[in-house]
Amino acid sequence: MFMRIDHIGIACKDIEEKIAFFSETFELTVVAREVNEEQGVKEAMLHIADGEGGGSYIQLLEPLSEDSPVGKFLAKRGEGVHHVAFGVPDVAQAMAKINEKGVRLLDERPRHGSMGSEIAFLHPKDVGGMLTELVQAARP
Ligand code: V0V
Ligand code: CO
Repeated sequence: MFMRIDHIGIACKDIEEKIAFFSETFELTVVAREVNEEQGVKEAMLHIADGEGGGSYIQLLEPLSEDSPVGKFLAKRGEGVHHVAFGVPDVAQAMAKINEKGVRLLDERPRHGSMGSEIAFLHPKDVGGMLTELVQAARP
C-alpha cells in the first residue's frame, strides 16, 4: 500500500527561519511553497530524493491561525514533527482499505495537498500516536 515516505511534516513558528536552517544545514532545495487555507497552513516543500510514484520531502508548516491544527499543536507541544506522510498509488482506495481495519479517517474524502497532490489524514490515536497522512502525488 505504501510506496515511500512522501514527507515528514514539521510544525514551526517562523517558516522563513526554518527554511533558511534546513536549506543551509542539509543543502536541501525548496521546490514548492503554498498557502493552504483549508488546512490552515503556510507550507514549504524541501526536496530530498525521488522514489516510486513521486519524491520525498521535508514539509515545513507554519499555522495561519491559533485554532488551526498546526496552531493548536504548537501551543500544546511546541515545534517539532507534526505528521508523517506516506505515498500511495490511489488515496481513495487506501482510505477505504485502512478504514476497514478500524482506523479512523479524519477526512471523508481526499483533500487538496501540496504540489497538486490528493491527501487524507488518519487519527493519531489509532496509529500509535502518529498523525499519519496518505498522499497520492499529482501525475507528471
Ligand atoms: C493532536 N494529537 C496529536 C497530534 N495532534 N498526536 C500526534 N501528532 C499530532 N500532530 C493528539 C493530542 O495530543 C490529543 O491527545 C489528541 O490527539 C486530540 O488532539 P487535540 O489537541 O484535542 O486536537 P484536535 O482533536 O482538535 O485535532 C487533532 C487532529 C487535527 C489530529 C484531529 O489536528 C487534524 O484533523 N489534523 C489533520 C489536518 C492537519 O493536520 N493539517 C495540517 C497539515 P491527548 O492529549 O488527548 O492524549 S496540512 C498538510 O500536511 C498538507 C497541506 C500537505 O501535506 O499537503
Ligand atoms: Co503534510
